[in-house]
Amino acid sequence: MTVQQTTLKVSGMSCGHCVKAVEDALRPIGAQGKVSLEQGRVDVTYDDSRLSLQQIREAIEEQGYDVTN
Ligand SMILES: [Cu+2]
Repeated sequence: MTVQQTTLKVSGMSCGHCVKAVEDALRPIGAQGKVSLEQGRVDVTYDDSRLSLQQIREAIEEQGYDVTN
């Protein structure tokens, strides 16, 4: 198990509902996200033996936001 931390740039998040949507989408796949609305970023902590960055991107994009990095 290797815990990774990464920061994703996410566009389209504008309010508390967006914060909740993104953070709640990450939890069930086993990632922990912390959204900074002002900076349009999500700090993500995850175990890279269980989860890929691509799965994390997809979970965010499924909520209707764009990951731009
Ligand atoms: Cu919103």
